[in-house]
Amino acid sequence: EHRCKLLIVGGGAGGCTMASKFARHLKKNEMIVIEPSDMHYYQPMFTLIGGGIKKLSDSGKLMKSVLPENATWIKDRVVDFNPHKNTVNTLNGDTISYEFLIIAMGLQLNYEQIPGLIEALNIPNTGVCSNYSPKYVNRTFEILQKFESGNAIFTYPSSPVKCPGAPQKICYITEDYLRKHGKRDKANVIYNTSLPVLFGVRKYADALWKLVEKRNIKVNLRTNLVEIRQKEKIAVFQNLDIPDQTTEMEYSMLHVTPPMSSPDFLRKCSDLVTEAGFVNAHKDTLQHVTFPNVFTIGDCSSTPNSKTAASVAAQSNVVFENMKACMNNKPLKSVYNGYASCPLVTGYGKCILAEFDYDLNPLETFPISQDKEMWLMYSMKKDVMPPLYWHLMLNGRWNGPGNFRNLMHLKLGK
Ligand code: FAD
Ligand code: UQ1
Repeated sequence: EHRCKLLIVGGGAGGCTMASKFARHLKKNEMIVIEPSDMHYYQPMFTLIGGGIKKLSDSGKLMKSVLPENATWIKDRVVDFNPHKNTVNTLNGDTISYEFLIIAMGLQLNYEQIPGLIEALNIPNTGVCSNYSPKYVNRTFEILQKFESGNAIFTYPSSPVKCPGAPQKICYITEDYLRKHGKRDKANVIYNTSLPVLFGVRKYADALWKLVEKRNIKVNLRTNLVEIRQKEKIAVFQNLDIPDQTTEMEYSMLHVTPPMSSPDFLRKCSDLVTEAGFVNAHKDTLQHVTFPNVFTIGDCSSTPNSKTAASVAAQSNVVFENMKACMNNKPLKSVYNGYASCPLVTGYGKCILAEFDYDLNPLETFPISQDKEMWLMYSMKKDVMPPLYWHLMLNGRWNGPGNFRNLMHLKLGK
């Protein structure tokens, strides 16, 4: 039995950032964070680990070192929400009651939904890899280094995903690697995506279509991975427009982005979630639509933004300001514009920095058109973002580049 003023469920990018913000306003016994994992990973680095640019050990820190001192960490998992009673239950059987709740549980990876996938990821030398989990991310670069010839296939599932650009970033990195190592002639590089588009924002999609054409990368739209036969090195894809139609493709390398969903323990609480299982929040204020003392941040929310850490940064101050207002019975004034950002790494030393809002209109920080491959953006992704994440964001001191953008566009104070 525990009680607190503020309960945060999840200690990932969103939960840890919010805990740090409130740690300056609440006493230690007033805030509880429930998080089952010992490690906190900076997931945006996984793409670079897959390309051999960073090491797995660079991307993780102990959870206890990133959560603020001034919060009580309960190392456990929430298995039940009772928003009518303002309580949650944990796997270990604790009941925790709260006055205010932030749900920051992220997305669940559903590797088991593709028959043959887990087996292929657990056996050495199958050619199957996946940047999306710290468990598997090291395989990507091993496979890339061993690649000799054949098909290199990259997938995008038929589900919401975090960082919708990441499934193709590793495709571009691989293509560039094979080119640099004299193996490009012997490879077919293929990107099979369930989506009907290469990227959701027109401006960047246009740039990416030119890029794939120039670099001879084959893109198959509405093409969804449904099975892996690891022994034969065959992947089976479904045509989402003609669901009975499947195609078998042989691979030497297969990078899988797994299907994802909202976490099972969240989606079963129907009072809290939408039909799709995400926390049912107002898209402007990030407050729950029926429980005013509940807010959400990050990948588990129903708001129709792209799910990125950059979005979490932009959301964090909105949740902070609005939740403080709610605690003081004041009107909620802070509004989230749907900002998301996806540094589309297009090779070693190159990156297109996509930034956009709820309406999928570009919302660019720099006063130059960002639909070009630039070294500067690569360097931001590789050298600037990690320390910004660890030292500013997780300490509650990074609200996204909004102010910087206004300054760059000389609109400060507007
Ligand atoms: P997470 O950071 O995933 O945290 C969720 C936390 O909730 C976890 O710690 C989990 O253990 C915990 N949790 C789950 N269930 C429970 C439970 N029942 N009880 C208690 N706790 C629970 N974003 C970018 O901005 N730029 C990028 O370039 C980028 N690239 C990416 C590349 C890859 C390969 C991946 C995987 C992600 C990338 N992202 C990127 C996305 C970014 O990592 C996420 O959007 C961000 O981490 C979301 O934060 P979150 O707090 O919502 O979820
Ligand atoms: C960002 O704020 C962020 O969150 C920390 C990221 O996640 C890793 C990003 O990738 C990017 C690009 C941003 C946006 C920051 C700037 C300075 C444009």
